Amino acid sequence: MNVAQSIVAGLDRILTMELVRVTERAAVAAARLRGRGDEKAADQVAVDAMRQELNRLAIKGTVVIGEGERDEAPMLYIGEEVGSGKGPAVDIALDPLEGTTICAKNLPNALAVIAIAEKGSLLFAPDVYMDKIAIGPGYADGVVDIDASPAENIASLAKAKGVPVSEITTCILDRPRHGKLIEAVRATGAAIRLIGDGDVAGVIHTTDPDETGIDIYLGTGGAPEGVLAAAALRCTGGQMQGRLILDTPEKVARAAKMGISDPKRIYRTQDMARGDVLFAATGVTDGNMLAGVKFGRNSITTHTIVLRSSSRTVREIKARHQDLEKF
Ligand code: VTB
Repeated sequence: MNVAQSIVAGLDRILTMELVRVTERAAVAAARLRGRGDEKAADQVAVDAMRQELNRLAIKGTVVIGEGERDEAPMLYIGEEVGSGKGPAVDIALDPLEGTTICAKNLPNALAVIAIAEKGSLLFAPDVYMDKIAIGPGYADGVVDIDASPAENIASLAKAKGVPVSEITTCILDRPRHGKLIEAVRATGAAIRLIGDGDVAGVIHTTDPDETGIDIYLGTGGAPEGVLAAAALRCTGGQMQGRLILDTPEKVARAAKMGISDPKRIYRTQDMARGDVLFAATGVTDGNMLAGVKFGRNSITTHTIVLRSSSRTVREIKARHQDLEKF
């Protein structure tokens, strides 16, 4: 097959493999600072590493979900142009180290994450909270609904899965703001996996319950993380709904500036990530789906998942890097 044929529709599939290098490199950099109690330093090295590798890609990329606004983040800020500039125009959502605290404490599921999509097809989300609900693939539309109660959603999912409610496991961020939600889920008899951070992983874990033990994600987390998770779900299947929490006039105004006119809008997976989407995540610390980076005497091993929406292929790439100079 020649290059022209590989660009069947949407993004050039050659980029799939290229994307793996980007998250691998960020993950290796962050993993060197695993368990050092220094979130900022781990994040900084991951950002530097991801940016360097991204700038090698043959794309004309614009960061739409990044490290923050231009004035608060020197690198990979929203609006930064990345890539070699020669290639397709794409939007990029990234988090070089999702779960900085997890990495600093060396706890499970810290990831280096990136999604690229055709220009204009990722939700330009402000850095506010988003209410989220997600389940994996194989369920009819409408099995869960962001406006239904936790009890209703869990009962409906259990019925669709063909198991009692007590066999459903929910993933929720361990935050005081989730007190009532946690109480409501406990009252159903379902189990909860409380996570300290890392709700991109939490949402993605719903896509493979047999492996991860998670059936449904509930609660509020960062909106940027919501778009990253939606990009992954676009590729694997599964359903996600999100609603921005715009609870002050200032947040409503900030969102309006980013083109969001209906502050109460419910975004479904395809509203947050449209068109052809590529997604890659490399494990930094050991997790439920991805192993963390392993440093051997003469090699470094990384574990990456790379997804593409137009083909729905899920690739897992375990790489043994022997040229350590490249990191
Ligand atoms: C989540 C989680 C992140 O922020 O989005 C969370 O995925 C939400 O914010 O890893 P709070 O910490 O304020 O609850 C993180 O925990 C950190 O970015």
